[in-house]
Amino acid sequence: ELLKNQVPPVSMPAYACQRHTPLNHHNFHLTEALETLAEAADFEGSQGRFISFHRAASVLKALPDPITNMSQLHGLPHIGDHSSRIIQELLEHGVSNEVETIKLSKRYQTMKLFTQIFGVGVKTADRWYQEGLRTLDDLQKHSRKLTRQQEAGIHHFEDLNTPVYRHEADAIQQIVEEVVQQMLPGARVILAGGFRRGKPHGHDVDFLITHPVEGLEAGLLSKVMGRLESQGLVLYRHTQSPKNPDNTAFQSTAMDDYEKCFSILWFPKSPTTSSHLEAGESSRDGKAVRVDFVVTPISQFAFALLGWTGSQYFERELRRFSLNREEAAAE
Ligand code: DCP
Ligand code: MG
Repeated sequence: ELLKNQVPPVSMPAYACQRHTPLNHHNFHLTEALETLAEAADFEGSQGRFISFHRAASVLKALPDPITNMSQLHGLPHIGDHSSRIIQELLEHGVSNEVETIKLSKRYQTMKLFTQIFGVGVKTADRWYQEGLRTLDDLQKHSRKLTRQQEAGIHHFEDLNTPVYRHEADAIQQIVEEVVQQMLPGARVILAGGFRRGKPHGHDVDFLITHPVEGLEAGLLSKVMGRLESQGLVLYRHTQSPKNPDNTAFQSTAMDDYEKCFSILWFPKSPTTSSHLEAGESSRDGKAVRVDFVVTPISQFAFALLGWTGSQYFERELRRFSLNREEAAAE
């Protein structure tokens, strides 16, 4: 009888791709803590814990109301014991000891710093940590160990760790669109990634490029990058060409095989001066911004758009959902 007086349990589908997950949700305080634990697990190479904390956070993001009482967790999927404990701690004390201890630890702070460098993943960061390196200064003293990408990442570290705002992404899109139109009239430039999900800022800008006539997009990317470079706007670029289409190795992984370019562009704050700026050399009337370009034939565009809109967790869930459906259908 008591139970009947409580709020009815929220029905929650098991996969993130089956639910509405608004950008602004009601449990930010809780999800932030769980995502810190996910990140810390990732730093320790614990993929299982990484995904468990992410799952729990994702469920809380989809709730219609703030969690104020542990009974509200009843019947929700993917809230494990550890996540429950953290939530309880946060409800009772406002902070979680475990989370605060991690955030203050040298290990977490150093791994966070290193993985924030463009071109540095968890494995590299961990190796540097094990070698006793702790700061960007330490890294530069050991610069023989750095790739060209990491060198660029450290060189532009401050700019690249300043959020890119939507109006800046829009202004960069205009610069890119102008060049793309010159190189291939009728081609389209679409802003994807976090901005397409409505985020007000992000860590980079993701562009998809295609043309309504299949095949015309071939060779476009190198022309566009060459033109941007001649304008002094390219601080770093790394182009990835599609592999042999008969190569099925990548099909079983989460990687796509589109032609792409990972770049750092110089974004001038006063657009009129862009053509006579020396790359990277200008005074502070601009900033370095990470920009990714992905070019696809129109027949592949829908899939590229789905894959590059994200979030990363949504894409992961979509793959898991599809695979499980396939298996269920085969049984
Ligand atoms: N993506 C993915 N798997 C990866 C990397 C990316 O599925 N390992 C997809 C989903 C991402 C999108 O590409 O949402 C863009 O990648 P970003 O890393 O730029 O992610 P976001 O744009 O979502 O975040 P941010 O706003 O920080 O740039
Ligand atoms: Mg992005």
